[in-house]
Amino acid sequence: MSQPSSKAPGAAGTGAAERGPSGELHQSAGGDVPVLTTSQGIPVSDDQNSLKVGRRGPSLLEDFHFRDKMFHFDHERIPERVVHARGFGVHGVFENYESLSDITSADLFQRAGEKTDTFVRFSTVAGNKGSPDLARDVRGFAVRFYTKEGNWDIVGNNIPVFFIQDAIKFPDLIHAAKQEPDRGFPQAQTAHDNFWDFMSLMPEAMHMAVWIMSDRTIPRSFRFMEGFGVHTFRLVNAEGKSTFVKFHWKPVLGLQSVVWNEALKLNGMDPDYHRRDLWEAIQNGDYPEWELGFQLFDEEFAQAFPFDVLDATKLIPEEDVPVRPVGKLTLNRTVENFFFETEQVAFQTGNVVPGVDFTNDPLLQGRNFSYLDTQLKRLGGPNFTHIPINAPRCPMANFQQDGHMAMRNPKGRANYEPNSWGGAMGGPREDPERGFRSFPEELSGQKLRIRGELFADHYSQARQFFLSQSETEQTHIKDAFVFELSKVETPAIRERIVAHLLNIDEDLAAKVADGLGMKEMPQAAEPARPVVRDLKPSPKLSIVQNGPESFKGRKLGVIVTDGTDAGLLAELEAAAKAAGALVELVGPKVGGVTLSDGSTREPKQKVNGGPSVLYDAVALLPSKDGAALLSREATAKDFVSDAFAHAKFIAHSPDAEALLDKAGVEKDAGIVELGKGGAKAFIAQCAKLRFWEREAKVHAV
Ligand code: HDE
Repeated sequence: MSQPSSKAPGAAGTGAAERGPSGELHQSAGGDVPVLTTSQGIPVSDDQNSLKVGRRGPSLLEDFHFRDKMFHFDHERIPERVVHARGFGVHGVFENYESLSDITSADLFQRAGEKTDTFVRFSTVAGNKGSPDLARDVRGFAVRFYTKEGNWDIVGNNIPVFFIQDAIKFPDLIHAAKQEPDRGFPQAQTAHDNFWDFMSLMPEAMHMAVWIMSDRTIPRSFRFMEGFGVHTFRLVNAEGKSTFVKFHWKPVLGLQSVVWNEALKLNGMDPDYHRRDLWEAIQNGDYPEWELGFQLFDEEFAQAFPFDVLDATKLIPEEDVPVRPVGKLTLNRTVENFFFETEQVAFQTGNVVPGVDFTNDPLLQGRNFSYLDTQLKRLGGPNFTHIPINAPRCPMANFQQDGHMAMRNPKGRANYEPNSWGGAMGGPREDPERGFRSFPEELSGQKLRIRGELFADHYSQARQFFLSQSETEQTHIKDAFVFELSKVETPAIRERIVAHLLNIDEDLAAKVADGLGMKEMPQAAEPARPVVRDLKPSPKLSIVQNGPESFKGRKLGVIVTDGTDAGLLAELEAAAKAAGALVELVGPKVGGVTLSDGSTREPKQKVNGGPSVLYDAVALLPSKDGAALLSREATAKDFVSDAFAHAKFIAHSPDAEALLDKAGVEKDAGIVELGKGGAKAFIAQCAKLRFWEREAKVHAV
């Protein structure tokens, strides 16, 4: 016999909790609370106990509610993406600045001020779904536009070039990057033999190698990174004229990355750092924005350019072809359900609209095949476009029918075409005017497995990228190579990478070799084409040189204790607010601290859960007693010494000296004692984001 339920199914209850006969809590439906049902809609009387024979007897097979619930739970997971498994999606809107009808017939670009709904998913590439956000990795930047003429996806990355030139190498690249198959680790990192073995044997990956060792792969936030379509695409206007285009997303808040040691610590302290950041920004109404930009060029430019525009391991410097801003993307809405939207979204490079077209980039061509294929496996059938996040938001009609989980089928008698039923009964018809037409490119050639000749230049742009970086960034690249290759156990792999670096920059190669403790310098790798050594540096490729000079959207972490100077704190909070920055209080206990004026504040973080890596700059405002207390707390010392080591700006009250001393801080111009009226100047200084001059002093090896 089953246990008697606490209430009859569907009965209007009070919504109050009641105890069942075994002491379990039952929450009954009542008022506006809906009645719990099975998937078949049958009201459920008891969701705490399975159906049993007697109190202590076996469970019964006829318990359809248990079976329905457990069956569904057992099938909750779908295969995670092979790449880009860890991602975070949000909704937004794209606003077009002016009519671009001279360049493209794409409907979303025809009218000034036209707004198009979008869905954006940011991701890492190599890690599994549960991996940390701050892995050193490329970030996916996939944007869907729900246009009036169908869904258009720009499935891009935060780096403008890619590892390989031909899609046929993608499975090898990804196998090499992910966990090694015999041991199942390391997770979400490229610092292992297989990855660098593959890279060392793929000279075409060397440009990307320098990018992934740069701070681009450890962004401070999704909000502060660029996006790129990577490939050359085409835009086609109503007259059929084609213009080549590269797509760029520029964050309005400017670029920013963290430092590597900070990333390592963030992964432990807050593995959700990036998704939390975006979630909080949108919840706070600080909607992140990007400008969409076009680099436009014609066939003549493409012919004269020293590299092949169909080669995804090359970029076109902005100094050669400026980026023309065409509209603004604003991310303004988090998802209602992560699985329903973010997990089920099925981006495809093949989703283009009339006015946008492909080129023959062999990587893009391969992707056009792969994405559709992958969605079938992941979402389980051909009807994944029936899921709301994947459905177009414009009228759609065709004769496709049936299949797993069909949510819609053509109505009426006609499910084929041509038919003679006529009118509405005959169903949809093609439209030669409005319909998508491929650009009629002239093509001829032999059927061969080869690439364009210029594809064989593997080092020139890698060198240009490296030489375009600030000194700080060059040091970070060197340090990243040394870190990653120090985890590589096979000396020959390390040597092969250094042999490639010799073709990029001899000084870089020498420093990496030194950092690895290599006894002898290897011979430079034999380049397939001579390296162009004098390409003009492109400062636009640097993060630091394109910093925002603003603290807007950044976060200040403030240590407070009982007795913290209330006036100083208020001044600092006002200055941060005026600069558009957020302040988070960190204290000994989250329950509250009593400030000097007797008021109380509740810190957001307890100091052992609120390390300084969570913040862009920090302020230490403990009272004298508070500083003495925190000097005996290891995590408070870490807070300060990490902020110091990570080149952050540090403000402090005179009473914080004890804590600074204990943390081993040596005073420099990035450390400011806050007197009355000093907060504004400190926040202004924070606009530089980091006090890079300090770095050399804290890194000896
Ligand atoms: Fe992808 N890629 N990719 N990729 N990619 C996938 O599609 C693939 C490449 C990118 O947030 C998969 O739906 C091939 C370049 C992003 O859901 C898969 C090749 C760029 C996302 C796939 C590439 C990207 C993916 C896995 C070599 C930047 C995540 C799940 C030719 C321009 C989209 C899925 C999201 C996802 C294949 C190379 C970006 C397997 C074969 C280059 C942002 O279909």
